[in-house]
Amino acid sequence: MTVNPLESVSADEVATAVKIFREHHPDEKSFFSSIALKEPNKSDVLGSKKISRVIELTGVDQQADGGFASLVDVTENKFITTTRLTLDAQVAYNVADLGVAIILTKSNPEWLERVAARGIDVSTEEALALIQIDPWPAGGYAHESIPKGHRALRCISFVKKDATDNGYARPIHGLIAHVDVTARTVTHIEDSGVIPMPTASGRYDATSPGATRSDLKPLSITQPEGTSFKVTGNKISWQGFDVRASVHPVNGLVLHELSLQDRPILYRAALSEMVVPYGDSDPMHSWKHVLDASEYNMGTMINSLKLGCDCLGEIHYLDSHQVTFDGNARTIENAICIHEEDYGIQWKHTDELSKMTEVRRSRRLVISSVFSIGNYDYGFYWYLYLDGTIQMEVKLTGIVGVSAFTEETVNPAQAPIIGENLSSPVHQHLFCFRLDWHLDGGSNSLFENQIELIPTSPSNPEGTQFKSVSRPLATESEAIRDNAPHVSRNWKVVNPASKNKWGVPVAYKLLPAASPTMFAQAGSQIALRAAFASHNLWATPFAEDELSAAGPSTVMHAGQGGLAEMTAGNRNIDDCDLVMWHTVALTHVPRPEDWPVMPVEYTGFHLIPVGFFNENPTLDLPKNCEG
Ligand SMILES: [Cu+2]
Repeated sequence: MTVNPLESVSADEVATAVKIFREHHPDEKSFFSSIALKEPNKSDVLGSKKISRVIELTGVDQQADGGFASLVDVTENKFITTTRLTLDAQVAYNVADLGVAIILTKSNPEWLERVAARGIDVSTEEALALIQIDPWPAGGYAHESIPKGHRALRCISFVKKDATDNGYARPIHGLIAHVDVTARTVTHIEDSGVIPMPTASGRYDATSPGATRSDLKPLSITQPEGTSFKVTGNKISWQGFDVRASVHPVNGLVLHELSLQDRPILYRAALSEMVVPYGDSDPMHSWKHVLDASEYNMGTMINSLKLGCDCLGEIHYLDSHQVTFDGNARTIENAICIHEEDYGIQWKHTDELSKMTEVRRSRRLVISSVFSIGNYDYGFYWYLYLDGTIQMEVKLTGIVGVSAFTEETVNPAQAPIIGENLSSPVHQHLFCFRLDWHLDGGSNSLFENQIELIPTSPSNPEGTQFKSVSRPLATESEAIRDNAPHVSRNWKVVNPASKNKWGVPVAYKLLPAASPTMFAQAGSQIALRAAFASHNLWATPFAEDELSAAGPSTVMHAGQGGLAEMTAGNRNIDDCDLVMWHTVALTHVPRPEDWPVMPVEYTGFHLIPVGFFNENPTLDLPKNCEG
């Protein structure tokens, strides 16, 4: 049976890949970080060539380098190659790395002493089990006691009252264990001083707030005739749209070959990288800037979604098949949720003279996944609309980072108070999406559109006139741009060779949200390692190996391989196979309402057809009501 080159990795393929890998690495103890389809060359996918299914396995073993990335051909049942990573750009942390850091911290005498000095019971196994350790990447800020190139983690900790408690309510403030994962040792205990632990409960499970509301009547979504979409393998078809959805260890939810009415729009669209830099001066937080996608392999932290909870209505789910750190196949059921949502009105007009009203309802197809990374939870929602609009919405929820404080240490400008003796540091979430365009199947060009004011003159006596101007961004350096909502700035991808009925090249515009850029200043470790986040827009000509906004391997790296380096040659991007990189972001100044669990906060962007159609493409929508 022929499997589509972009079909998701199956459970059988996971097992076969590990088996072939082990035949070539028989003596080594390998801990896997990830498994992924090695996506075939774009030209091969778009051509008609027969393509083998190649799987990439990454991980660490006994060798003193940055880990391995091995390719195996599961179609031909053969091993291809193993690439060794360097110490300055290592493979993502895996469950074994995190487990080692936790065990080492909990058995370190100095750490135990410091915890006990805070009045916390460490005398029994049961008491120790209630201490929650969160290992954080130390990339860029590894402690001086850890030799350069060693895998480093910083362990911060919390105390729970029982196994299901919200540990984040009681941070063991001031204490960090610096762990050298490579040497399997705690190299330094950092103690910036004892701060009394908050005592209030941070529970948010259904029984904790007391009585729940009883006046919310059932709201049922039913589609008695079934859904309007069709799913075959990982290919989804709906209202003229065709698209493939899969899960990637770094990129999370990935869309491939998105087309509308058989007209290609995007070859691939997904998160490339994200970073969460903290702005607080407190030594518990000042160094934090985790690259969740590539340092933790965000895609491995995907949720199994539940009907009625995560998604409502007639749902089709796709599973994700992954690998455990010790090489077993692991299936996350219901990893991608696909469903339709009513979305209010698509268009309407009431003609006052004829008293005629025409209105049509809008709906959207939702393709979504949720990832839980430590205290935070991120939902990625792709929406396809009847009028050709494509939207990415990121939903941020979960539990904010916390500090305990005293009257002497309170610092609301950098860590607002959110609860009893509890504050939460200011920080940002910056998400860089890589959009690999294939608009109308040819090469594409990029333009920046914004509004320009027309100077006062006899033909513009009041100075009220303005115009829309469009200028080409023809090189990589010209395409490094920032949002400017005050002039309605947006960016347009055009296929110069494909003209609409009005003689104008077809286009889609990227409409950004009012996102900030990263605040960490140039020259800082954070700005070096996450340079992509310093600007809202970058663009590059397509290259097979350029998938990673911060570089392909970021554990212990210093920023090499990211967008700043990628675009240093200032390549031409005019009329080419265009890739756009767009960073959307939120600055999070935590509120009391964000505690003990944060109501969803949203960010994202829209891709909107501009002359892709010759007229409103939804005129043919049926009427849903009389009159
Ligand atoms: Cu936040």
